[in-house]
Amino acid sequence: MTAQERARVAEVAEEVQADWASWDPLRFAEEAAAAAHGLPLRLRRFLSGVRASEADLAVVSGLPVDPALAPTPAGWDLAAKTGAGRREELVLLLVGSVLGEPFGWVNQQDGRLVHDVVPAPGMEESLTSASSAAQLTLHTEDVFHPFRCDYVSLFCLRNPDEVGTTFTRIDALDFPEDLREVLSESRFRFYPDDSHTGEILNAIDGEQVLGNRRSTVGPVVFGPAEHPYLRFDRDFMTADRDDEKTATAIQVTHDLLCGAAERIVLQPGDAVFIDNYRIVHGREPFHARYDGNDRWLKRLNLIRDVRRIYAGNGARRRIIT
Ligand SMILES: O=C(O)CCC(=O)C(=O)O
Ligand SMILES: [Fe+2]
Repeated sequence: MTAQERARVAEVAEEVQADWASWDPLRFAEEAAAAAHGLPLRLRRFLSGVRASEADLAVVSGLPVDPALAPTPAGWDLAAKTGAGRREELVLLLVGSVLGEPFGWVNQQDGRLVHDVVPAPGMEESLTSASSAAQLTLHTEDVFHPFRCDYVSLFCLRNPDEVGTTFTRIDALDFPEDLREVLSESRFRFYPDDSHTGEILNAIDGEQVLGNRRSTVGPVVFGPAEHPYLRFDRDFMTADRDDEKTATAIQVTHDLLCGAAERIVLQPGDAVFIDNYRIVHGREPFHARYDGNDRWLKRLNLIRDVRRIYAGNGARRRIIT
């Protein structure tokens, strides 16, 4: 963004804010795409191009971040309670709505539409975005679910230690033919990750419950041969018992993904849009201090066709229940 474009984005956000006596992101999501027409043309054109070409990763730099931004909350629940970073939430909804429809999960961050990615005390080693000391291994967001996002978007508000977001593009991988064949078969079992807590989501097509764990089965690589899609999360997928071929494919693929990983260090004002069908992403470990200056991102899931969610919910509601 040029300074002028940044000022324009801030202006649109302020206009929206002025219209809302009490901020309701779920209701605003219904209007965000219309309000986004006020954003700079160059930005809208860029994002529309990303959508049309299915570019695997896009970064918009220099979006407005309030100079009087609140201290980083020590956990998403505190961010929710205090409404910290509300204008930035709005900016992400505005900009993201050019790429897709915002949605959330009833059992993730209490059903919030926009998530806070901040380290939380006691969660340092967890396998969720609240971790810090443990690295977040390369993953597809919400790998188990057929309505997982087309784009996971992350808007950086603070990143003082220059912690990297890691990612591997499927285009960077050269699978041996026999591995690609196995990966294309519907033989991998995917599970909800640890960020899905509390209330159980509605059953989804093709779901199986083994013991008390829900799972879906599918391929890792699928879609157009010349522009393939993937889903992968070593921590939340398994081979069925005695299926050595699948277990080996998971391990080998994980190693290939790690070997081809790149990193991007998000700066305040950067928003990254990660194509969740073309890239797996993760995060480097870091040291959380809980001093108000920790790393802080806003996260928003975007789907191209929100009607899939409405149909699944049996209600015109963009929080998956
Ligand atoms: O913190 C990051 O850079 C990425 C975290 C992540 O994987 C997520 O929030 O989905
Ligand atoms: Fe993620």
